[in-house]
Amino acid sequence: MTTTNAALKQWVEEVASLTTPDRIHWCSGSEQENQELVENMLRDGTLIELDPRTHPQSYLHLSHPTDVARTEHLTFICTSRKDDAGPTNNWMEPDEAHGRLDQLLRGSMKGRTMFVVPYVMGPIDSPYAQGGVEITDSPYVVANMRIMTRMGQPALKRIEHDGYFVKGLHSLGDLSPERRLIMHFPEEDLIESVGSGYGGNALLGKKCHALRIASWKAREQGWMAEHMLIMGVESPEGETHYLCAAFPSACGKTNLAMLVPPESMKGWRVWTVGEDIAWLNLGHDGRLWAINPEAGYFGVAPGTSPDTNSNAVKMLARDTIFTNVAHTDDRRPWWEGLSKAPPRGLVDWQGRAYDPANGPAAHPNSRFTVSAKRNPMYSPRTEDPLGVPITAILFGGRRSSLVPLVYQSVSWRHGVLVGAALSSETTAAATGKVGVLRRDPMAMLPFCGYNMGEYWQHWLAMGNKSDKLPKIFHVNWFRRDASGRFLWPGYGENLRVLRWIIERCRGNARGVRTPIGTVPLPADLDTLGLKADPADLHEITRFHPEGWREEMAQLGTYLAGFGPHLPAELQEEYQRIASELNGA
Ligand code: OXD
Ligand code: MN
Repeated sequence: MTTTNAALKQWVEEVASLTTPDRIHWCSGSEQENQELVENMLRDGTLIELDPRTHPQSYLHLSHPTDVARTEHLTFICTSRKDDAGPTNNWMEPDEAHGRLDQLLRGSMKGRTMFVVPYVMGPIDSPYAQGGVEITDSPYVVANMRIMTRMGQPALKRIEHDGYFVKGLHSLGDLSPERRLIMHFPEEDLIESVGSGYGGNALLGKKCHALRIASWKAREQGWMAEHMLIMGVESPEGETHYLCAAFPSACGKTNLAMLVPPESMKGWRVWTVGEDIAWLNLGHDGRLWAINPEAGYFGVAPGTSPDTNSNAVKMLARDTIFTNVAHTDDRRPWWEGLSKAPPRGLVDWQGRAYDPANGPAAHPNSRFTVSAKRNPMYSPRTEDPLGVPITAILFGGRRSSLVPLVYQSVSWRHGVLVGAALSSETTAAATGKVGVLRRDPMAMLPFCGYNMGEYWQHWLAMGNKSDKLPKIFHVNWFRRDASGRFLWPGYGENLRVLRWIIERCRGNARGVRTPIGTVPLPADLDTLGLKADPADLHEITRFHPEGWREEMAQLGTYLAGFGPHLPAELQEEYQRIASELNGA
C-alpha cells in the first residue's frame, strides 16, 4: 500500500531514511491486520491475553515502570516566536528541537517495523473532521489508535481527498525519561514524540493533535478545540439538551459523561457523545455545535466499579486493551475499587505477586482503551457529521472547600473568567504531587498549543460572534467537611445539578444572584428522593463572601502573572466581580 498524496509519500521516505526500520507497514485498519498485530504482541510479551470466557478479545499491557503518565516537563511547543507558546508552555526554538529529535530518532527503528497509521479525528465525513498520519514503531500504539480514531483505509482516502493532514512521528526509542521528548510544531502541522509509549505521549491523535495542534488551528480558523466531554440529557418529555464540560484530568469526566440517573429521577436518560475532547464550531443558526474527534475512550481504571459507573464495567467486558491494571492468576483484570477486597492470587501492574507493601495493585493511572460504541449509553448522534448543538458549558474541579455545588456565570465574558480561574486539587494522571491546588484554565493547562492569554482572547472573541452561545456554569462535586466527609453524593445524583442547569437555560429555574454568579437555593434543585442531609445541602449552596474575597485576591495574583498577555476585557470582568464582592 502507498498513497497518491505526494507530501505524505515524501515524508514517509524521509522518516524511514532517518529512523532506518527493517520494514514499513501501511495500516489498512482491517480486522485481519489487527489480529496479526495482536498475535505478534502476545508472542513477544507486549500483551497478555485475558480470560477469553470472561473478557473476550481483551488484553493487558504492562508498561515500563517509568512510563506510566504524561510527562509535562518533557512536552514542548516549538514556535519561531517564544511568545506564541506563552508562559504556561515549555518552549524550544524549532531548529534546536529538530536537531535534538533527529539525534534521538536516528536509527531508532532499526530492527523494528515502522507502521504508517492514517487516521481521522471526527466522524469520517464531517466537515469539521481533520486527518492525520502517525508513524510509529509501536504495535501497541497501532492497536490503540485503531480504537481511539477512525484509522486505516477510509482515513487515507479522506486525507487524499482533503490534501491536508497533521504529521505525527512517534518512536519508543529506549523508553528512557532522559531521552524522552514530546514536541509540537504547530507552524508545520507536525508532532514528534520519542521515548514513551504512554497514551497521552504516544497516541498522537489525542492530546497532541486533537488539543495542542488543533487549538492553534482553531484560533486561526475561528473554532474551538477543548478538553471537554459532550453529553446529551434527555428529559421524561423526550427533550434532549447537549452539554459540554471541562474538568482537569482525573476529576471524573468519564463518569459524568456516562452518568446513570438515580432511581428517583424516572424517565431521565443520558447519552454520551464524548468523554475527553470536543471540537466546537459556530453553526449557521448561531449556536455552538460539538463533535467528538475521538472514536474511543482511554479512561482511568481505578475507581471504576458497579457502584460508581456500572455502564463502564459493562463496557469493559470485551474488546478492551487494559494498561497497567492488576490481574488475577486466572487472568481477569482488577484495579482498586473494582471490588472491596483484592482477589486472591493477584499479580500487580509490575507483574509481581501483589503485596500491599509495594503500593497499589493497579497503577493509579492505569487505563482502559475501548471503542465508544461499547458504551451502553453511546449516543447515535456521535456520528452526526455536524455534531450536536450545545446548551451549556460546565467548568469544574476538585475543590474541597468554599466553591459551591453549582453557579451560573452572568455573561459569556464572565464565563470565560470562570474558565480561566479553574483550579483543582491534583491527582495522578500527570506525574507530580497529589493533593495540591493547581490552576488549570479551562482544563487546558497541559493541552493549549499556544499562548494562554491569546487563548482567552480567542474565547472572548467567540463570545462576540453570536448571541446564541451556550450559557456557562461552574460545578463542584467534591466539597468535604472538616473530617473529610463528602457533602454531596455525586455520581448519578449529579443529574439533579444538570437538570437545574438545563432549566436555567430554558428560563425555568430560580437561583440567587451573588457576586460570583447565580447559585440555587436547595429548594431550587430537584431533591425528590435524594438522600442528603439538609444541612449539607445548605452548606454547599451557600455563598461565603469572606472566603471569596480571599479566593479573588489569589486569582488576581495569578492573572497578573500573565502581564501584557492578559486580555483587558478579562481584567475588567475581574474588577467588576471584585467590586461587587467588596460591596457584599
Ligand atoms: C487524559 C488526561 O488522559 O487528561 O485524558 O490526562
Ligand atoms: Mn483528558
